[in-house]
Amino acid sequence: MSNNTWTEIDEKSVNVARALALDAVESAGHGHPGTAMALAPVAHLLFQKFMNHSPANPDWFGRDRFILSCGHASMLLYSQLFLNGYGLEIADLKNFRKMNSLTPGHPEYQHTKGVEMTTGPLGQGLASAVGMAIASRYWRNYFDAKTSPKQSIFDNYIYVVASDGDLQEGVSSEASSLAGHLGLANLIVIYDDNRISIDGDTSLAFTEDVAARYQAYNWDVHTVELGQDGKVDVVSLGKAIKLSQQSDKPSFIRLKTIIAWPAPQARNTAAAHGAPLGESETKFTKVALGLDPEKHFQVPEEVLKYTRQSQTNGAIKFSEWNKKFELWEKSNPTLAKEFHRLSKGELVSNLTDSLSVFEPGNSVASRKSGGTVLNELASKLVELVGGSADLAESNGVALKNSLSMQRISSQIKESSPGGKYLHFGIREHAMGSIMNGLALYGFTRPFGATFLIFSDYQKPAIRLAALMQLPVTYVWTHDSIGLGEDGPTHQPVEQLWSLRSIPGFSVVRPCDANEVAISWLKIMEDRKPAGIVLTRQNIPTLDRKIYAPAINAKKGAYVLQDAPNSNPEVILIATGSEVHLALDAQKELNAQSINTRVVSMPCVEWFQEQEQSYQESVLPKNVKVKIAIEAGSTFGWYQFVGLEGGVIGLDHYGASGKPELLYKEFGITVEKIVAKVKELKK
Ligand SMILES: Cc1ncc(C[n+]2csc(CCOP(=O)(O)OP(=O)(O)O)c2C)c(N)n1
Ligand SMILES: [Mg+2]
Repeated sequence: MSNNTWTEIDEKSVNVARALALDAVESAGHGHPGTAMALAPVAHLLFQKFMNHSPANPDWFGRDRFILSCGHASMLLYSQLFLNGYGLEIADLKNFRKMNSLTPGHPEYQHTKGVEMTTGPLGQGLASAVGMAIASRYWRNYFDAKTSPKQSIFDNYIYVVASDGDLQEGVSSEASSLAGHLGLANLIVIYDDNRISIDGDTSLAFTEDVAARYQAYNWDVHTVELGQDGKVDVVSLGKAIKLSQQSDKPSFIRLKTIIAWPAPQARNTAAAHGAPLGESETKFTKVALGLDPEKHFQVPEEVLKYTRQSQTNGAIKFSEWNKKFELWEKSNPTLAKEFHRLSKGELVSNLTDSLSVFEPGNSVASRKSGGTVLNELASKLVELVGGSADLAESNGVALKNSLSMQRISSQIKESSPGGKYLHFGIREHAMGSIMNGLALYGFTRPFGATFLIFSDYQKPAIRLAALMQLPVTYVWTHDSIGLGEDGPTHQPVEQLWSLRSIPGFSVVRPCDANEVAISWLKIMEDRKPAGIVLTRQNIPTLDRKIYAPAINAKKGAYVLQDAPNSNPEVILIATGSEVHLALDAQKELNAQSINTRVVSMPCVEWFQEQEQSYQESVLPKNVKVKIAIEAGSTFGWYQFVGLEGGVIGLDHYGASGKPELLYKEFGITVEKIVAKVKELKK
């Protein structure tokens, strides 16, 4: 055991935590008691004896992180947040799962102090913890590269509790494989091997040797067998954690447990996973725990006094860390300045000045101009860290002056454990979850790139990023049938509107290189989840002496070129590559004396954030002939064009062929736009 031994008061505290889980679920009438009860000793061991944490300073940069990947066992975490004094009180536990309580069904980030991440979708917590471990190593190398391993104030551990479900989900395999490759020595996963999930015994669907799998991933693997009478063997677990802390690899502790231990009937049953145990079983369990069977939410004073010592202990650790931090600041004034800038969430000053202004006349794929801008930003912003799922050059995100993040002993050229470029491998889903972890850790502004079509592989992570409002940026290239010969498996159709339907997530599809630069700038300024959608094919750089300035892209939509008399009878709304078709159609329509305005709408969400009066000025209600043009599903555009308007898009799959031929074949052409205008004007 760490600097302590396990005594009677630890045992008592654990029994109290078990009973709190039992009572909270019982009083709510629903919830997940079994695992919260069974793992109470694990959580106690971590919070009381292993983790560097300070309940009064839940945002302390140097703290260890605890991720409950199996979020359904939320009472496991809430009971610790109460017992350690993070601000939760008994009244909060009594309100478990009630509306507006601090103890919702699954842990929610930035809702309850001490919750490091929103968990509930199985697999995500473990996968994001890999991102946290990467971030920890990145910052440790940036701020304090010279200090020996495990000796820096920036060294810490990421602890994860994961269940069978977490390990069955593919995303945890993707992320764990990468963690093993990178040798993330600061990552310690405790796997609750209780052999129970909702449908029953895991032998129904999960029979591989999980420990062997993690060994093959190049992790250190420990197994902790059941203790006496079916209890968690805390002494062996403590030893395994100590060994894990010393390892130079990520560690996987397979911990055998019995769900709902020590409930006499409910233990080791699938029923104990997700339903209250019932009155009589609850009473028998309390007797087994040495508690009064008639009392609810019992917390003996000696227990609370004991567990809340972590407040004082944490405060001491925090202030000792700060003393060391001050010494570090003195010897590293430049880095310290960066530290303070990052902790305030500020960008470097004059960022705009370092961005290219692209000359008109050239035709350049937006993935290429995107790459130029990303490199300019990344050279100024140490926090901009990321990579691609094996498509670095294709996505345009290769960072020219950055090293690849690799394990300490890597022989790969131009690599470093503190490298800024992440070779995610072909692991799009884990890339999303890892980006969440990188952002959750603090300071980091992650980006991750792949083809837009494969955003489908990332949806669960995108949704969590949006739910937690994390500042992650997806770079999605090859954004339409315009990618050509790779054909319908690679041509996005429904992806744009599918992504736009995620609340709190911005989809940005710029129409030329200068809109790309402005879009990246706004994404960095906003610090919110976003995806930037870029072409494979070349698109012209617009002459901004003729057209409205690209800075207007920040408003989501703007009048790119108004009708000659500024009194349009037709408005063409377009995004990305289709803006150029709209401009060509406008020329033709104006030549036929049909007064036409073109609106570039790089981001629907940013436009919807604008004042009503601005929205009305761009898309006046009295102009009835509005046509949206985008090489994707028409779904969603009618909110802007109305029932009297039209949409030129694609409501079926694409095909393999030259982009020009595909646009023609599917009717996304100037002729069709002009014909549609005439049809609607009748
Ligand atoms: C991605 C995802 N799929 C399904 C669920 C619903 N669900 C919640 S817990 C669970 C499985 C429970 O088994 P296990 O993970 O072993 O947890 P234990 O019962 O041992 O606590 C399932 C299917 C979920 N939360 N997330
Ligand atoms: Mg299980």
